[in-house]
Amino acid sequence: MSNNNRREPSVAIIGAGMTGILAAIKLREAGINDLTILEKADELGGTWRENTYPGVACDVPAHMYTYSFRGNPEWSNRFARGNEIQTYFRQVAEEFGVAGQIRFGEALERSHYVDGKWQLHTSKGNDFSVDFVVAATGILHHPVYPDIKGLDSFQGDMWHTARWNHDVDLAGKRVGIIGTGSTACQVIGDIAEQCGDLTIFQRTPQWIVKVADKDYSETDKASLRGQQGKLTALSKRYAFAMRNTFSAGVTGKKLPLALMSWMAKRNLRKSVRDPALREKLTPDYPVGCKRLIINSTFYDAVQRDNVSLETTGIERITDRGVVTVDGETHELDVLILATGFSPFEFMRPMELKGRNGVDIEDVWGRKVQAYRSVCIPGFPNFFLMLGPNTPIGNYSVIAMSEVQTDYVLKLIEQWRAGTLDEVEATPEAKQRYNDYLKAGMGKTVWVRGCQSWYLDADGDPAMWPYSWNQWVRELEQPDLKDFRPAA
Ligand code: NA7
Repeated sequence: MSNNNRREPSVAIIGAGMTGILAAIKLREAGINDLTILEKADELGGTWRENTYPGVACDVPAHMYTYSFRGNPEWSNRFARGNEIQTYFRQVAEEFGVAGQIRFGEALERSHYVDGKWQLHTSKGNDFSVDFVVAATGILHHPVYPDIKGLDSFQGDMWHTARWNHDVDLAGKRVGIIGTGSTACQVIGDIAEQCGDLTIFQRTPQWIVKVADKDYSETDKASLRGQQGKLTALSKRYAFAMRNTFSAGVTGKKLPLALMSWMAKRNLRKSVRDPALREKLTPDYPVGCKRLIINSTFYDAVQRDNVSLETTGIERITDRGVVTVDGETHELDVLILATGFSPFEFMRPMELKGRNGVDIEDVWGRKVQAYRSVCIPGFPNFFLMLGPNTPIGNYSVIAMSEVQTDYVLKLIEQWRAGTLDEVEATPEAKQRYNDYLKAGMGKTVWVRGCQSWYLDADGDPAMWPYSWNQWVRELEQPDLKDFRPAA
């Protein structure tokens, strides 16, 4: 308790990726200094630490993919490469004094809510309690390994893109890659030239939009150094463009959707010369239904002489390679799994038990939902960053994290002031919120007949179906009616 009778919370932040670093900075700015930051790995950076595959880059323009309060004049390209993004996060964490506070190599294993406190147990055997837990554990971090017969029998080198094996030189090798999502497109564009032969196993074609990359010269960078105002203006320009094209289009705005469709179809038509290949690369679902791929290297790569696109389904994998359903064996030295991530795990695996021992596995067993993506009834004083229905089509996830962190801070303020004893959304509020989300999904392009990682087992997109501005407005002030009142 501080002098003015405000309660001062202790907070554990789980994860030191983009969101965890941000949460730490903002909590400290709000005068909350009793912070514990746990990071399971021995380095910060989350996604950008884990994804080191060739060609890894962010498909949101770099100057928009930064914290609003700390632009980065040093980006070398319009679409920043993974290693530069990782460097940026490390720099920010150091500048703001967060890096030294992170407990590396320590995962949160158990989190139980008992008598108004979270009792935590970590992988290093440490036990402690805090008032609040902020799960900044990211969305796409559980690699999916395809359920294909014989996968483990392959005798060559095989890995998932998020676990890239840098010890294997691909030069001259017979390489296969399963998947044609954003990751595969970046990888293929980068490795095609060095491989002996590259076979792409495509289950479903994807729509791809080309937004030209651009190198930033030393002069460009120099003009931005020490100029946060200019960096902010640049970021806002890109954000405006992304919001009013891709984000608006996927949520049902007709003109932006028509523009997206035109861009993707034109890109395919102009980029791929051979009609038979073009046919194979043409999706049968609307543009934007799966996450739109922004890429400028894949179509060139797929037309190289040493690259083939295999659209016959995979029957099984043997010690020597991939057997397609037509009986053909594709002999391979290396098999790369660009098969994506499981987006519904969030902070799991972790034993998470809320009020009266309620288990997250039971609560989420049937459906993964939250109130405003952030709060889960039964789990007071627990905040899930970038939780279900956060993603906003092709927009910067950093901007989303900033909005949610401000919202969480406002809720913690209510606790500090004693307006809320515990911060817990009511089940009714959660239900109302999810009904409201569902009501908006019908006009989005995600429900127009494709499979994608956006959809849960019921076919409901785990996305935000309205506009960015509406999302920001609704998170501006917590609606206290939706929370359990103080006793
Ligand atoms: P995605 O977008 O989930 O793509 C995964 C790809 O792997 C996709 O082409 C899938 O085909 C394919 N896939 C998955 N399982 C199989 C099996 N069993 N057989 C054949 N093909 C398979 O993951 P990414 O890593 O590319 O991108 C994830 C996000 O990261 C991206 O949206 C950005 O936000 C950043 P499918 O289309 O399902 O037929």
